[in-house]
Amino acid sequence: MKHVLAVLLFIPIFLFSFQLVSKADDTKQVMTDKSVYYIIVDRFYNGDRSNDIQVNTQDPLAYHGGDIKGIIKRINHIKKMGFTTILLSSIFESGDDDYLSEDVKDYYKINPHFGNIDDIKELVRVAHDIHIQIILDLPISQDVSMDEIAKAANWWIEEVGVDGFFLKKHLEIPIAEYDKFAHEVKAVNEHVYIILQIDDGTIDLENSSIDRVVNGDLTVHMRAVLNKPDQSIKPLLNAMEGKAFWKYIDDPNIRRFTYEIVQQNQFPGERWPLILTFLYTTPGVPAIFYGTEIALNGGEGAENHRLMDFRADDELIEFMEKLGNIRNHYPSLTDGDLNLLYEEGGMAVYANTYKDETTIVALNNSSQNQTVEISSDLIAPNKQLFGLFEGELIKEKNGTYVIQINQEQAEIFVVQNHTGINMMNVTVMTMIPIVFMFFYYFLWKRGKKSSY
Ligand SMILES: [Ca+2]
Repeated sequence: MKHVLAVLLFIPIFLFSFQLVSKADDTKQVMTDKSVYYIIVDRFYNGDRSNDIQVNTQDPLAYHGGDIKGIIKRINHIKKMGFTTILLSSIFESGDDDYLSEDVKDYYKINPHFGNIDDIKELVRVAHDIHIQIILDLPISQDVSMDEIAKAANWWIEEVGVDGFFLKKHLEIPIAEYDKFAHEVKAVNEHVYIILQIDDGTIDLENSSIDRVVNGDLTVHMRAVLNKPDQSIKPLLNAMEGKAFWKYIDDPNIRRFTYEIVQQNQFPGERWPLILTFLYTTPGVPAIFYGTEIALNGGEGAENHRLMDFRADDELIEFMEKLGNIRNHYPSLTDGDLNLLYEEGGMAVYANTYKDETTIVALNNSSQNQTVEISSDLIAPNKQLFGLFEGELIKEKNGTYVIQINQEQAEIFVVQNHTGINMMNVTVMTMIPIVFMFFYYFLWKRGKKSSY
């Protein structure tokens, strides 16, 4: 009986590990299946009062008390939304009154407002335990060579175990210098991610050690199209070349998109789910700035960097949890090929296909409720579309799928066979390996007995 129990216990582990292996093989160390949560350390959560030196939350330019311990305490908030990666604003020791820590004085020390080296080691350990990676923003100070920066980066990888670095390209430093930096860092650990924001010029990523670029032009495009309804997303899709980029709608250097939505007399609570659905279901890695989940408002500079409010309304947070977990579950949303099926006056339907999985996104960026008929030739005949947000089921009728979406709403459908994923299917799929395991167990048992 003990043996039977052991086998039963072993089965789920076997099934689970099998799944993990196939997933890892598919992704091949690329970043397409990642999603990033970008934190300004001083403005996230105050988890340690003992480092509150000159903290004044009433002064927008002063330290507000956020620290690395605060991120550890609130890491479940980030995990629940499905993020795979945390990008930290600079944590290096800097000059006074510099809550962004961008004017770095010592690349081997932590700004004491944010904690100490043990805190960051603990954050990396806690994050890795729940499969979240930690990437550091690495500002380049004027008087430091890229060789020295690479040495410091390697120290952070070996000593602390961070997973990557985010750099912004300076106008006066040639791209080849950044490439050399990436090469030197990857010589120590090839799995480290190097992401570069380039606002001038381009880079041949195929022949570079840099993993991803940040597409800043796309941000400008997206903000212009998504701030109000009745605008086509087609130009945005055309601007998305390949998948090797991070895309963001908010970052520390521009005013909050919520601010622009309000300026257009639109409701942030209604716009954000649509905007986020677009970001999460189109090519590239979505990088979400902290505070987006509560539609944080603010103009440029310190106004943009307000303290995260964990007591705010959680309606958008719940939506992001749903959306983030859907994105993590369906490879077609992260690794698929996008095909625009319909677009008119802001109403868009597009398919993402990966291997034998297809998801259909209906994005109604128009001010009218919409009914769209998509020919089954464009999807597949004799299937059904299952809505992942609302649970709606659409069956093929007269060679079309009829999709109805209210104004400024979105839905992600997964294309299924008629039976769908019902309990019968699940039970049969689970039972087959179990029956086989028992079969082999008894064969082994019999074999053992007869050899005695
Ligand atoms: Ca603190």
